[in-house]
Amino acid sequence: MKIERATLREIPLRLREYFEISSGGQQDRRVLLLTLYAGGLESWSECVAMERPAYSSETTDTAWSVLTEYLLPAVVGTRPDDPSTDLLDPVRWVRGHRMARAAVEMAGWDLTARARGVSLSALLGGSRAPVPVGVSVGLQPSDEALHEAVAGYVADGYARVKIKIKPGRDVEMLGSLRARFPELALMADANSAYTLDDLDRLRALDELDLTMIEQPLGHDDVLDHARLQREIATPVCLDESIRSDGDAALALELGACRTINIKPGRVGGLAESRAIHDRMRAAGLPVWCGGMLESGVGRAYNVALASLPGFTLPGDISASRRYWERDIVDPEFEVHGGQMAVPDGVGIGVEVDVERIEALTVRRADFSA
Ligand code: OSB
Ligand code: MG
Repeated sequence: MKIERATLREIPLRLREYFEISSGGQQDRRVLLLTLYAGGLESWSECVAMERPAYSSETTDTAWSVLTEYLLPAVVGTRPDDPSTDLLDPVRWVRGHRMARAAVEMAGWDLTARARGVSLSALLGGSRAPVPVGVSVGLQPSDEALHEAVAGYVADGYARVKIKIKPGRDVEMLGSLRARFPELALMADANSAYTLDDLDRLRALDELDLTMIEQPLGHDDVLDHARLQREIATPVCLDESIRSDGDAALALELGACRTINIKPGRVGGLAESRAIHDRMRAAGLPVWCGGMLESGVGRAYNVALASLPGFTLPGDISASRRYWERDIVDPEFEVHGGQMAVPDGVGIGVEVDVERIEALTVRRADFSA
């Protein structure tokens, strides 16, 4: 299949709610959308890099640069036998920049799925549908605001609620939330806001019956997380620290976590995501699909990935309307009874609103063979 053309676009999307994590907050998302054209097929994917290098070292602008200077010029004009596995072959020499690479790799999966007339979920080997989903709640200005936000998501039926924490907005805040919602499947995500010097605080969190604590320590640490996991009963979940299947192997070997939040962008695509899933499944440990405040395009890939059998824990794959006034795909993603349907149409299985995307585009680069 010849990759004839590619278009990269940036569109701004405003979040319905300001979203704050331990490293800062944001109201607006700069969404990068990639379109590949091959053999009469058209595939859309999303690059999930954030605006600032706070979650990872990549940003919207570094991804734009790597995609337009290196990845897309090298890939357009090639004839991969199977885009889902071969598309990135010409740029295997590129190190890092996993979110940029993942955008191309994921479009390759959609191309192969379309060429075979199957859904992305089926191509990946998905077997679960619908999939259980939760919601990630940002830091709130007060405990009252947090309780109100959580009550709303509980009413929406989410299967678990994740709360962003940081030093000073942790033990007392979650304690009062736990008292208000004694049965709720509750977890915390620190985005690396603590060190082992905070062990007393982390031990206090251990008393709150959390389903897990996500990435409490250094963004690139594995060893201290292993030390922490030996000290607390609550499962540690790694997010930022797992950038590859090799990182997952190391974390398992050291006992640094009991589950992993898999984000295809963070690990360079769907093949690496599936490898981590397979490794964890073989070890008898559950995984779940994380989120990066994606538009419906990125969400479609996440929900397909989450249909793999080892994704037994609810993902950060929330309804379109949790993020956006209006999404850029049709139909929008919805949550019913804590679950989300897995599209069974060909490829990602949702229609991209090209007209609206054209109207929103603030930056565009085109590549042709
Ligand atoms: O740490 O999981 C995270 C959003 C942006 C960057 C990092 C994270 C998150 C979330 C939100 O928790 C997940 C989502 O709803 O997309
Ligand atoms: Mg996280």
